[in-house]
Order: sequence, then structure tokens, then C-alpha cells
Amino acid sequence: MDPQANIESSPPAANAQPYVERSNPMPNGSGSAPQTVTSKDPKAAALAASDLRNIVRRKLTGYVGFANLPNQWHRKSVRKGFNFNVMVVGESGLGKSTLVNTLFNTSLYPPRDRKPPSLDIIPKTVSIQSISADIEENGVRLRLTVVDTPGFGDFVNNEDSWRPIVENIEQRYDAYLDAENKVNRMNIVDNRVHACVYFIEPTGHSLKPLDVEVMRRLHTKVNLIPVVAKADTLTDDEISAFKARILADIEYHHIQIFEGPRYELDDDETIAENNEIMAKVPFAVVGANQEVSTPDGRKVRGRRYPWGVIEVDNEEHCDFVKLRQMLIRTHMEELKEHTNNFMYENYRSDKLTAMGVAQDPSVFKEINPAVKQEEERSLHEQKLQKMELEMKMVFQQKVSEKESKLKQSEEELYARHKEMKEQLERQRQELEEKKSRIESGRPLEEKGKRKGFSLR
Ligand SMILES: Nc1nc2c(ncn2[C@@H]2O[C@H](COP(=O)(O)OP(=O)(O)O)[C@@H](O)[C@H]2O)c(=O)[nH]1
Ligand SMILES: [Mg+2]
Repeated sequence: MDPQANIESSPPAANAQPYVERSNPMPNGSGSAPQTVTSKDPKAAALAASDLRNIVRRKLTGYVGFANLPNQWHRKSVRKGFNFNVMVVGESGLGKSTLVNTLFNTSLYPPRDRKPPSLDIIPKTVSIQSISADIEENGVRLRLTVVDTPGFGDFVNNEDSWRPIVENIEQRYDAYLDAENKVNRMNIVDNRVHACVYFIEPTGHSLKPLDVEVMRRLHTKVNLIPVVAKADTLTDDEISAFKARILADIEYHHIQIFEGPRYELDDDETIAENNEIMAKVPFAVVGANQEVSTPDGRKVRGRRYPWGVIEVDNEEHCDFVKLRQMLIRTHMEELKEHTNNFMYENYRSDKLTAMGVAQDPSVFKEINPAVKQEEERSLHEQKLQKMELEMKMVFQQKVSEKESKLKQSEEELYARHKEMKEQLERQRQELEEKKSRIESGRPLEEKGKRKGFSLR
């Protein structure tokens, strides 16, 4: 990180005042109570349901004091301050730096001097720059870090443009993982990228192959928030058609963009607010740091054209306010939580598995009772089938054994029968012969030969 880039807090803080939206620094959904669970998580839902069943409701007879817990939390958080790291990705010239300045109402990026044309200024790779600033609003401090990717898409061949970006994100996860593995884990500085604002060129066509490639590389690593850059260059109709095509492309390529979670126990107002924000994705944004005066005499942040003024903070003109609302006012904690619980967790477990730290999958497997029951039932059925098959086989074997035995004894019987028949036949022939001899008066043969032969 460039130490010079650390911009001191005082001037921007003073600057930040006119755009105060809400004094409560706790965004919606932060510090969620155990009952506040998403419908997406069946395990947590089941757990919470069983917890709820065990709750006994009691009316207090006096003031105990735990109603003050949120205030404790508030004071502690304010004392500690917040930090938020946002990355901006997109081809150069799409207004990234301008938008960051507009978002946080500071001049995080001083105007760049453009050098005269020369071969030296053509960058060889996408460089990554990170700038931090401490900003303050109503006594709440925020350490904001913006990770910029100048040079992205500037090359003749942009094939590997995504690589330094992904590497940077992973390095930040690695650093966090290292810090977690140290003996002292109390003061880990969280430098992980919590949100990645992806700038789409306002072509009015659809996503470019480079956009698809980069988003596909990034979506499992960071919370992707796509925006249509320089939306003042498109008409309202063009913007809505362009947005629809972008969303279709995103769905077709199975790119996961950040969606605010839906909490079942949120009040209607919050749900409506979230839906309103999500309906604007991809946000069509306009950046401007200059104050201009409108024809009716107001001073606004905007861009002046011969035909009128486009106001950055006017929701009729662009979605800038909605993007800021999501990034800062309503979803900042959500983005940080999602980064920690999903993006970082996936990276961490992949990394540890690759390092050979094996996990016992059965320990970490989420158990859904219905699925488990189904599994057990099918196991039982399989066992029954196997037993049936075995019994059938034994039966078959016994039958065939019996059959072959029967066959054998039949053959034996047949053979004995044949033998006896032959013997009888022989006896008959001999008797026949004797009879004819006696009749013809010839003497019988030598006695010895007839021994044992009865003539009865
Ligand atoms: N029309 C229009 N021009 C913009 C907008 N935002 C920035 N610009 C201009 O675009 C140029 C490049 O902006 P810059 O913020 O340096 O782009 P970066 O390279 O993405 O950081 C500058 O001349 C800005 O004044 C916008 O929303 N609409
Ligand atoms: Mg820039």
C-alpha cells in the first residue's frame, strides 16, 4: 500500500456532512438475533424453531437493564470504528475513480495529470492500487479502503486481465488466514475485499466476452455488484433494455451476483426497501464531483450538458443513490458477513484441504432430518432386497441339488432295471436252449458249467 495515499480524515469528514442519510450507524440486519434466519438455511431454521419452542415468555416486573444491550453494542462499535474494503473493476475510463469519489464524497483520487503520449505510459500489466481514508460522519468512524485496478482492459490481448485481480483478492484472504493462525488473534486487520463493483461499458448491447470471463473468475471470490458505467450516455429506454440483457447474460453464464439476504422477521418496510434496491441491479450510475447549478437555481452534484443537468443524487436521473444506499447504508455489514461466512470460508477450506488438512466430511455435513430419514429408508430397503435375493439363491440351490439327486437315482434305477432285464433275458435264452436240447435228445453240457443254476 502506498503510504502517501493515506488521506487524512479531517477535510473529507467536513465534506461528508451534507450527505448524511441516517444517524444510526448500524445497518439493517447487523447483529442479527438468533431467530433472524434466512429461509435459505434449513438447518439454522430448524435450530431456531426448536429454540423458539423452548422459550418461555415472561413479563418483567421491573427494569433489569438488558434493553440497553443494543446501546452497548452501538457504543462499542463506534469506539472500535468500522472498516470497509471495496474493489472497483472495469476498463479504464469508465469512471471508476470518479464514482468512488462521488460515493464517499471525498477526493480519494486527486485528478490525474495526463502525460504526453509515449511508449512508457503503456502499462504492461493490470496494476492494483489501494487507497485508504478515514472518514467520519456524526462521530462514527469508517476506515475505507478502495482497491482500484487501473490498466484493466487496456491491452491488445486482455485474456489474463483477471489474473492480477484474483491474485490480489486471494493474497488478502491468505493474509487473513495467516493472521488467524497466529497465537494472538485479537487484533486482526480485515483487509479482505468486501464488495467488488464491476463497471460495465454503456454499449447498449450486452456483456462483452471479457466481462463474462472476469465476472466468472470473480463471482466465487467476492460479492459482485455490477453497475452500468456512465449511464448518462444512454436514454432511459436503452438503459432498461441494456439492464435486461445484462441480467439475462449473467443468468445464462451462471454468474452469482450479490443479492441482499431476505430475513423472514424483517419488517415490511425493510423488505420493501431491499426489494426496491435489488430491482435496480445492475445499477445505472453517473459519477460527478463538481457542483453545478440547475436551471431552477439549485446547486447539485452533477454533470452539465448543453441540454440540461444530470443530477447524481436524483433517483429520477440515475441509480447512484440506490448503489450508495446498498453499499453503505443498508448492506455494508451484510457484505462483510457474506465475505466472511461464504467467500472466505470456501477459500479457507479449499486451501486447507489442498494443504492436506483433511476434514471428516461427516462431521461438517449438514443433516436434514427428512433427507436422513430417506437415506435410512433406502438403506433398509436395500438390505431387505439383498436378504430376499440371498434367500432366493439358497432356495434355488437346494432345489437344483434335489433335482440332480433325483435324476441320479432315476438313472441308477433305470440302470438296475436294464441290468435285471438283461439278466432275465439271458436266463430265458439259456432255458430256451436247454429246452431245445432236451427235446432233441442231446445231453446237457458238463455239470460244472451248470453249477448253481437251478432248474426248478
Ligand atoms: N459521461 C460521463 N463521464 C464520466 C462519468 N464518470 C466519469 N466520467 C468521465 O470519464 C473520464 C474517466 O474517468 P475516471 O474516473 O478517471 O475513470 P477510471 O479510469 O475508470 O478511473 C473522466 O473524464 C470523467 O470525467 C459519468 O458518469 N458520465
Ligand atoms: Mg481511475
